[in-house]
Amino acid sequence: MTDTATTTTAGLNKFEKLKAEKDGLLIKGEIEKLASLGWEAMDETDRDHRLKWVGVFFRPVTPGKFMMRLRLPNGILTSNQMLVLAEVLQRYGEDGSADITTRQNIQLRGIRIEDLPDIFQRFSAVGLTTVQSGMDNVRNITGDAVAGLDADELYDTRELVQQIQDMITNSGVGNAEFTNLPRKFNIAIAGGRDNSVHAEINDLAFVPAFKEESFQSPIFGFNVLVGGFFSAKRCEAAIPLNVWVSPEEVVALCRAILFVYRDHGLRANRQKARLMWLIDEWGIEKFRAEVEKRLGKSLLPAAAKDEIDWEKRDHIGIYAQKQPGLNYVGLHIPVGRLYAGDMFEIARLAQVYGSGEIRLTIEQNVIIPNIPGSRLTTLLTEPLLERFSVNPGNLARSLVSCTGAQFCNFALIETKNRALAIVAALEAELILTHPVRIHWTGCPNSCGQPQVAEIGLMGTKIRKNGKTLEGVDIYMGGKVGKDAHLGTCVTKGVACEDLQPILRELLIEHFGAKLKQEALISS
Ligand code: SRM
Ligand code: SF4
Repeated sequence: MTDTATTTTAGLNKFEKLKAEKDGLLIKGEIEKLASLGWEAMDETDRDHRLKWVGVFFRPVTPGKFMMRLRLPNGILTSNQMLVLAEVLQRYGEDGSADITTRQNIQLRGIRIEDLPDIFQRFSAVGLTTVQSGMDNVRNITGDAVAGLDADELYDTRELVQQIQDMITNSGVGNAEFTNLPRKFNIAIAGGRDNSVHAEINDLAFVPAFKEESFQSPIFGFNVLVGGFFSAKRCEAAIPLNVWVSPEEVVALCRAILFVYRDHGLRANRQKARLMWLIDEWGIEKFRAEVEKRLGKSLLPAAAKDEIDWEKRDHIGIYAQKQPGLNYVGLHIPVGRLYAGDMFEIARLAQVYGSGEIRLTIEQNVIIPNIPGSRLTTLLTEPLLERFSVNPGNLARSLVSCTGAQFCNFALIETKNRALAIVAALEAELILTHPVRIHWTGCPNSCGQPQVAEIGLMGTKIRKNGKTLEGVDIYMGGKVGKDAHLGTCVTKGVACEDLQPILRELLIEHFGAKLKQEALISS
């Protein structure tokens, strides 16, 4: 590092400094070298931070066994891509696992640094990229999970989501224009009437809206929302930018907003670096004006109303597609956890019964599209569907969980296994007539989105009888789909060991659940 660099980085926080000293994307050219050096010998900043620019995450909980985060625009991949992911995991035996994430994406675990050159080669051969998927980059871009399949959709989001990803990542190769944002940045495009992407929790979201001009038929486009985010310090729903754009203008608008955020976003304090903090400081009018300046043209005001007027669907089960004779089948993947064997099987099912396409949902489940009606009965007899059901219980069906203590060093509690165990116990004692959306998150960073849940559980530490125990703060009131709004904390500091009866009461009191025993007596 030169003296000049020392001077120019003086006073920057640790993360701004490491980015100023060496752009994270440069790590891409050093993979061979790092692979032969090994994880213990390499520079710590490269290992703990810069590798995230190529989607490789050092895990202090499992040192030497890295996590790899893909980018799967709109949550879509081919069975060939799934096979490559499964093959990569297979070599790690019990250490190898994968998670479907809350951004329609996949993370692989157990990865050894010495294998990275080979893994990247395999990924590139099938068109997979991990670039810019962590740290101060734009995250996986979410789109409608049933885009192009849903007879009622307003817009097929697939191509647009891919175009935005290509613009941001230079078609998956990496794009230095966007590798030093003030913080992470989330983008989503809704194409249906049910806001399947949770537009309101993204830094930038596009929701379907028709522009009514006098004497013309309404034109399709999107109203734009900005500034939604969750963090340990603050959670906000996105607010209207008062802009309507046609689909053709979306990529350019994303680009302009990202430039404004990159060049003016607050960087001094990482707790205050997400887009909303800049909007707070400037006011939405000034932010909008700066975006127009960057875009080089004025923007139309928002359409009077958007088209989000349905309750959110969960896509689990069998559904007819808009293509006559074809169906999509949503498989419930408990808390999104997969192993190599599961992934080989999912790829096989997609090939044998569908068109080879696989989709992921932000509820951490899988959709296999394009299955002819005549193949459905046989598909339902496949052994994999005993574990990945098309008809799970009403609590399991909507259960979402972040990674938690098994792999995440921010975690205050274990999440995934506990979430499954508690839901199984509750389903054993209760009758529920409709799904209840329960989300677990291991710490206030809120990766498991407890604020969008009907019952959200956020990990914390509590003191009970002189001991420190794993506990949760309970959130309620999260509403998704039409009239989406965030839930709030209703009870703080419940020990996980005391949680089941408390959830039982909440389900009885607020969600119409009945005790199986009582139902038996009264019948
Ligand atoms: Fe997250 C950091 C996992 C979605 C808010 N998140 C992390 C890290 C990288 C922390 C770390 O290095 O250990 C976690 C990796 C753990 C691991 O080994 O898996 C992690 N986040 C996840 C995933 C895997 C949760 C899941 O089980 O699905 C999700 C990956 C999405 C993806 O494919 O890219 C994930 N994270 C989210 C979401 C939900 C969303 O995007 O809809 C949020 C809240 C929304 C938001 O960001 O506004 C979220 N993650 C955070 C934050 C708080 C951000 C902030 O502004 O403060 C952190 C901490 C940070 O960035 O400093 C964080
Ligand atoms: Fe880790 Fe906390 Fe995110 Fe869960 S919410 S994955 S524990 S950072």
